[in-house]
Amino acid sequence: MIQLIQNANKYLERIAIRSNNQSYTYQQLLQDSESVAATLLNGSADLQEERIAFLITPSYEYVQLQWGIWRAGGIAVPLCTKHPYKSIEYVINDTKATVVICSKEYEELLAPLKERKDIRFIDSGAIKSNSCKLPDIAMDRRAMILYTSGTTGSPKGVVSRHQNIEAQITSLVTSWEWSKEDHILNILPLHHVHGIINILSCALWSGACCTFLPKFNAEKVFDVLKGGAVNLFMAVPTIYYKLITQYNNYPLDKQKEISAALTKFRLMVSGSAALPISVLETWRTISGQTLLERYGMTEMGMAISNPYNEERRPGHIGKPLSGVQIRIADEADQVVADGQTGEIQVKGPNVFQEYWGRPEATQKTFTTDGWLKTGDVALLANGYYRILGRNSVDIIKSGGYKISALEIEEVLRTHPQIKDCGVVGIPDEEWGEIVAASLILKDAASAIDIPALQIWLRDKLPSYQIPRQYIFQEDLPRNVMGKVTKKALQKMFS
Ligand code: MLC
Ligand code: AMP
Repeated sequence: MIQLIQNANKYLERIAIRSNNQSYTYQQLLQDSESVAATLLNGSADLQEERIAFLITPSYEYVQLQWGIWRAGGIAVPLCTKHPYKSIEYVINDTKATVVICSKEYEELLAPLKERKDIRFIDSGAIKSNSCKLPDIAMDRRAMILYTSGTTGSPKGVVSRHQNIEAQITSLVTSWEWSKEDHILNILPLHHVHGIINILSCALWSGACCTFLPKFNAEKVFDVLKGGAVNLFMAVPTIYYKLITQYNNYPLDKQKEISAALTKFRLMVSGSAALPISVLETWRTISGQTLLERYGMTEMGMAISNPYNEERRPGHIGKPLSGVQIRIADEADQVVADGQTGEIQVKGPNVFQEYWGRPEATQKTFTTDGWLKTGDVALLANGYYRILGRNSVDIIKSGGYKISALEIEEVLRTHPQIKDCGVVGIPDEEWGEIVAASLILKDAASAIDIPALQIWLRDKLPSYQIPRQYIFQEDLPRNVMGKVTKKALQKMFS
């Protein structure tokens, strides 16, 4: 039984979602998701974990599809609206999705899939009111696959079971005191846990309301936030940075109006990347709100959070969430003493069990005694965890997106003028890190046209992965073993 969906029966008349200037009740959501489920089932009793991929801008339609897939017994595979066709096709092939659903907006992009005999293509706008007997879904069944980049190979599909999702939701609902009176604004993409779990699913679990803006826009966000209806906001640090920039551009009277509205919020949260103390402090001056910083990962939802009711310590990610076990371990996976630096390792019902179709990668991500190895380096200082970095320089976090340097290098090496390259993340106030590339050209005497290179990359990588800075070298910095030293390369950009 999927409790998240079952809960909706307690709140039938309440507004669940506001999107495109319309309001939708929990009752409507139950009816419409049943129509989706019946369409998908198409006479069969249970989708039995078939992968159903869908490409939809964050909206009511997205929620209706997600719930419909779950109710029919399928695995939801939300696709990224910013990805070029190649990346989308990769996810569809890797999951062996049998159904692809998309709205009119993305029909042209996905047109090549319509030709495929192994895929049933559904136009989301054409789903008609429908009903049928729905299967009973056990909590240990697989529910969702989200793609994440790693230090080796292509992106991996993180499989969450219904019980993982429920554990991720309930620990946040309890810790952050969600109630049906809450109303949150979502401006995040819905193919990552931040938007899907922390915002959308926590709201729906609680009988609260979630308003969607289809895409981030600082002015539109302020218009909604000062409207008085919304009382919760969650975003990545880059978004708070962009909001601060926008606020500073407003005349004094508008700034006052916004500040007065923001002080009434119940909670504002930051996560997915390190929150600079300067951003926390400036936002506090603007809004009167001390941002609650928390830490999570696609493979586990949220694990560590600053407290809702006690001190929120700047520069720290907080304490373990209820039901989640945390330890700091050395390279041999042995627990280190408090105050010592090591990797954050996590255990609990929130933690995933497998990468889709990649048993070896799954095995490597867990210690022999079952702890999830996050790759994040931290220490425990006076009861609060503090992140110091990551144990791989090949993982970049930009605008809250996790990016693999190796994947970008692979694409760059296919350019006819490029012999070799090295990609690194370099610190950036606004984006956390930006992607930077050193290029070794086949013909050192020739030049490469950077704007043309950027255009060439556009159908190969999503915009957030395209390098923003380039240098040209005769060879990459290497150690005595001939291995590229990425830390040295990072310094060459500053
Ligand atoms: C976009 N641009 C970038 C960039 N991304 N420039 C540098 N670095 C980047 N990473 C540029 C574009 O090329 C474009 O430039 C301009 O910015 C606007 O592009 P856009 O695509 O319209 O950007 P925007 O919508 O403003 O995106 C910014 C953002 C987005 C912060 C809203 O990055 C975002 O939604 N991030 C959140 C990702 C997220 O949900 N992560 C959670 C993962 S889960 P030009 O010159 O063309 O105008 C996780 C676990 C956890 O991490 O703990 O939560
Ligand atoms: P993702 O794989 O996209 O889910 O990203 C997870 C990663 O985001 C974590 O492993 C961390 O590196 C990073 N992250 C999430 N929250 C924080 C935070 N509050 N501070 C620093 N890094 C964070």
